[in-house]
Amino acid sequence: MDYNFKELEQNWQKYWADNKTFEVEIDHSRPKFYVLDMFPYPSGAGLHVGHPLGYIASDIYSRFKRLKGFNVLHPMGYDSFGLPAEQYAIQTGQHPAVTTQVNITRYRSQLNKIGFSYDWSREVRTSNPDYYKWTQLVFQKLFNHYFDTKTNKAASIESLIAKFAESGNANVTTACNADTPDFTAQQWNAMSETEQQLTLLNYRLAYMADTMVNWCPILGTVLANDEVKDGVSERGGHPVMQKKMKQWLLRVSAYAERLLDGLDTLEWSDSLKEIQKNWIGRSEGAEVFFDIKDVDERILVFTTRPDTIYGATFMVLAPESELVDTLTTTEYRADVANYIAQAAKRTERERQADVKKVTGQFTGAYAVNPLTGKDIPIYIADYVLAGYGTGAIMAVPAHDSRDHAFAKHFSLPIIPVIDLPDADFAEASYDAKDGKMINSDILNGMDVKDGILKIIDHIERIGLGTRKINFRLRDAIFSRQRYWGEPFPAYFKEGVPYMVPEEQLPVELPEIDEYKPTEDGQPPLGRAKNWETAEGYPMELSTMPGFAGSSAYYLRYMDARNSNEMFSKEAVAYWQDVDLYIGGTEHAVGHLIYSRFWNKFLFDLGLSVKEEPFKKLVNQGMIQGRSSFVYRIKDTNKFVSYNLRKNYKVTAIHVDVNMVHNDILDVEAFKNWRDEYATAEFELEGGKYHCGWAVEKMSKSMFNVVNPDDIIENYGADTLRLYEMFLGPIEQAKPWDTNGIEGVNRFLKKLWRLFFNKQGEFELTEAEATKEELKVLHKTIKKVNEDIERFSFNTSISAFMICVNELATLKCNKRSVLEELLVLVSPFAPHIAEELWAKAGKTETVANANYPVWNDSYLVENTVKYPVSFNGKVRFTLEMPADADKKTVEQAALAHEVAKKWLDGKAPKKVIVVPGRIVNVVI
Ligand code: ANZ
Repeated sequence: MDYNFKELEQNWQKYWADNKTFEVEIDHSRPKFYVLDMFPYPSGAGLHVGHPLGYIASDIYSRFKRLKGFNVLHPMGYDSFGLPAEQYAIQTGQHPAVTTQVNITRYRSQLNKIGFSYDWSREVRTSNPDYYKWTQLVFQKLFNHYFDTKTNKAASIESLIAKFAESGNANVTTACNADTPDFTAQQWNAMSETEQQLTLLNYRLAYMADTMVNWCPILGTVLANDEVKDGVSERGGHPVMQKKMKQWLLRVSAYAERLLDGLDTLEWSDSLKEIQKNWIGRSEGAEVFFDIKDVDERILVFTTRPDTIYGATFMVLAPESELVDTLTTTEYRADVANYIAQAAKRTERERQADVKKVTGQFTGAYAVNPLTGKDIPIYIADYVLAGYGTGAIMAVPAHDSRDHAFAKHFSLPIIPVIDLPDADFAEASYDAKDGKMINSDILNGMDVKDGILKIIDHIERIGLGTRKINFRLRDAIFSRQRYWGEPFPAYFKEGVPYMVPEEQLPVELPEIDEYKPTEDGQPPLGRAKNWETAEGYPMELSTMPGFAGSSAYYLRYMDARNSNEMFSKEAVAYWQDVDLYIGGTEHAVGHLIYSRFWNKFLFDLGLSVKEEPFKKLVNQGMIQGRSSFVYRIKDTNKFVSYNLRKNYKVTAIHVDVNMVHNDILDVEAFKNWRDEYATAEFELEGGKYHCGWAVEKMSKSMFNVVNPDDIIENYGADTLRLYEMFLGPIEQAKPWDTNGIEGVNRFLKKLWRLFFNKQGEFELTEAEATKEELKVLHKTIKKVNEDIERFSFNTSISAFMICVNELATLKCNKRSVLEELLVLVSPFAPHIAEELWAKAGKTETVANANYPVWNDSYLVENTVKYPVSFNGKVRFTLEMPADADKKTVEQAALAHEVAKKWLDGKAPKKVIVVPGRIVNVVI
């Protein structure tokens, strides 16, 4: 009987769906295990073979854990709000919900064909009102909470209001906006409602504020920093500029310390943790005031090197700093305005990245260095960012490279002295060799880092400044001027935002006639009719960004069909958190920072039960495309085969990889591909056209996209699954190369044949397994088990190949061996495993079997094969018990048939036996 993958795979996929094999419920008799994939954005192009790589790995792990007795939650859904559907809608007038549905249907059918063990009853779609209701609810909760820096957690805004009413804001410990004014209880109580509400925005975890944003006029929307690359939008490549706008923000910065500390508890790769650490960017230093000459203002700077104040020879303000206007002298006004306009064109990233080009503008004003008493000029320059620290720096060209370049450019003094107004510190300096502090009794021998902390203490004591810890992590801008996103459940009264009552959630996305901004620059929702509350208050016109819906989807999966609450207490108490999360590195900062923040907030509210949502995280590497090329002779329609191309002037042209097999072009298919090639001529090699190839990003434009559907059509889903894993270590980037797929397919056929006799009938024997057979089986159990735990799936597949070859050589068809092998194989190639399992007479799915346990005693090598040489030449091998002594080995070797021939009746001169290794006979 042949291995008819097409029929059997479809049958088993139907069986799993009909029998709800992978639907799971809370089951306190079994430990839970939660395996999560980063859910896809269903794009119009469908899945290519790169997408399922992580899904296959997580599916193997899920099935493996299930066989090991865990109750495995393995859900899937769609991140279905987003820009591409909206842009398509703008171009075609088609409602994004319609295209999204079409794309989801396609994705679902593609995913189904791969045989994943998803619990589809828990599917979520972020664009469904019954899902985004909960996104809106969490947003409202963020609005209704502030962050208490003393308890280090969120607390209700009512409790803060009560404090304000009783004693103003002098003694509150909160994360709040930098420019929050002080007020007394009396002042608070005298405020109008609108004034109170405006004041509270300084504290809320979801708040509105004027911020500098990356504005993309062509897309008509604000973009997040990670959506801007090299000054243009990542999608579409449109120019992006800096603009001040009133936006919703999430106070992610309040959680900076906890986001940093939490990393220590996670099983994530060091590189991923490092990326997050840098993004959070903790730095310890001091804030120091500098007086301004002839102006009654002071400049506050943040510095990590307060020990270098003496060497501060100029100051730099961010061009956006509010002080600039106050300070700039008449003489420099025009130049300063000019510089500010230039700086507005550059994104923050560019400003930070461009270290070579020095630009800046003198304001005409001077500050006073508090230690030297000297006047130092105040500049503006865009290397100082408005949103970091205080937006102003003291520049110390002797110790900072950017300041140094600036000082050189503008011919400013460079003073390399560290001096502080105290005898103990006066001469303090560093030894350049070992970085230790010298010349100060207090600091001598300290590391520079500790020395600086000591100096900060001193600076605080003498009233020069205060200790300050800064984080690079910013509050997340949460408004997008787009249509296809979650509407904000918020409206405005006298310009102040209020929340729609909770019982009115979800606030559904209204219908509009066109999906672009209005003529007067309002977001698309400005077109919606009656987009206001029952009382006639206008609703918010922006929608939420992509990361809103993905911030808590893992929690919703725990209880996805619950219509009364986001998830029940019971569900979260059981499923807790994600044990294994697999996805791409492109989410290293955005999604993985926001969802950790979101989860920590819900943890503070007692809703989620684990402070960190994703215990272990594995990043799958990218699958690159393997592009194929044909070579056209310049100015002709003639194509030369790869090895002949050097003889001509040729242009390499990408050719669709689906017309190329083992680098040989299907010439007819090529001619039919495009009209211009219909009359193409070819110069062949050995009757064939050989293509060139290169590894590139998998993309439509390079014609190197491989659709998993095609692989499944030709080889089956089990081959696809095995092959994707066989390409190499899961975390590495690797090219898709179909050339090796046949080998994997042959392995499955070989596995299949183990179960059939010469007449092609299914046959397993009940005979007891031999020691050799057991050894082959148990070494495979051990290896595969250990490999899966290490996420080393490619090596497991090699182990399977060796195992099947060895069993075939042994002609093993023992039930006891082959059934265990099927269980082992089933996480990788579940369809073939199910089919053979059923043929072996099992009535339960193999997914419910028990994972085999290896027995070490079968693995001990109890015989040794000795190569036996005569005068250094190996003549035969001799198998001996592992514990045979030298004498026994020698006697057996000399008594062997072949030995007799070489000895030819003579006694050997000498016999050397190296126990366990070799025998050498000298004659
Ligand atoms: C004087 C100094 C001397 C500094 C020296 C550094 C080295 P991190 O570690 O990233 O926190 N800085 C402060 N605010 C800034 C802003 N808004 N834009 C650009 N640069 C800013 O770096 C903190 C240091 O970066 C601060 O310490 C300040 O320069 C600069 F030898 O002050 B330093």
